[in-house]
Amino acid sequence: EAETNESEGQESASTNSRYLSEPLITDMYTADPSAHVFNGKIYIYPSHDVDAGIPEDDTGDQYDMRDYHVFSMDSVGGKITDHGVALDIKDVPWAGRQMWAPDAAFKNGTYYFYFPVKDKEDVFRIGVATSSSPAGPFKPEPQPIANSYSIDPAVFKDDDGSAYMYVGGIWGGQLQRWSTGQYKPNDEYPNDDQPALSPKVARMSDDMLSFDGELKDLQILDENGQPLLAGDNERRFFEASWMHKYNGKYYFSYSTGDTHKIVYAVGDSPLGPFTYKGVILNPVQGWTNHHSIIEQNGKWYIFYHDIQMSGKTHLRNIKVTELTHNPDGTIETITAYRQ
Ligand code: FUB
Repeated sequence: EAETNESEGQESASTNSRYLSEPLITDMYTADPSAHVFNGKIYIYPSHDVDAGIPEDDTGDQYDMRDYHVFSMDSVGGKITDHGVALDIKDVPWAGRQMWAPDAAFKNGTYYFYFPVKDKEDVFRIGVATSSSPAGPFKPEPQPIANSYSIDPAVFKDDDGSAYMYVGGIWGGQLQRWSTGQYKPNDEYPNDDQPALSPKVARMSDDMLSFDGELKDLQILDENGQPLLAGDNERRFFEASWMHKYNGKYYFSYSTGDTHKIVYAVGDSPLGPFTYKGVILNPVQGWTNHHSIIEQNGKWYIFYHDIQMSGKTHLRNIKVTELTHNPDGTIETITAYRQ
């Protein structure tokens, strides 16, 4: 286990500071940080960005990642440990290219690592790999999760032990190719005045290796109880699902993609429906915005990324800052980058 840099901790959110916080990892590029508290420590499951020399396009070909590392720290601001390669694309027999944003979960003594990668037909599927340690290495199952598709799995375990997977991403994430439940190689987007494409949710089976039922739409409604529309780019779902529970309510948060925000919607059930509430994180430096939210020792944190170290959209660095729930249950909007 190699030790990397010590976190430089939080800078105060003064109006003069360009960045609210500093990169957590500085000896490699990391993105899409899914953080969890396991055994009292914080474990981070990010993408591992590399420069494969592939030109940038709207389907994200430049994000050509080939492995994952897991990182841990006792608490925010503490020393960060890099646990090395947790999973390599060469060990996933069905994988073709592009290991994108992963997540992890724990149940019945086993740690589960969930990852989106394109199969040999260039269709994104969700894989699962297991370990007896939260740090890995993880052993992949020989096939992707049956009936899984698209990207950005987030697995939420409720207080009663039930687990749910949220997935989906439009454009490069291919969600727009699954409107019939079958893969179609052509993109099909709703018109601007039609309901936006929904993220998907499935309950996990007890073994955490398969879905208990099909992926279904997760409804995100506006303040009038109507679905957010496809043309509502400031609020509609794009990618980067996350779920957390606060005061008995379920908070579904996600990226708005081409408007670069992390926003949230609140509901009474992990299966929805959810009502849009507002912005958690304003656009950061870089095109993508992707986060996770955890609580440790009574404090809430948002992990996110930007491109402070590289200035390039596909070479990102993960960061963390505190998150505040207001007394009325709303979340205080964070501005992490000032131009
Ligand atoms: O890291 C590749 C992709 O970029 C992720 O899957 C998306 O959420 C976006 O951050």
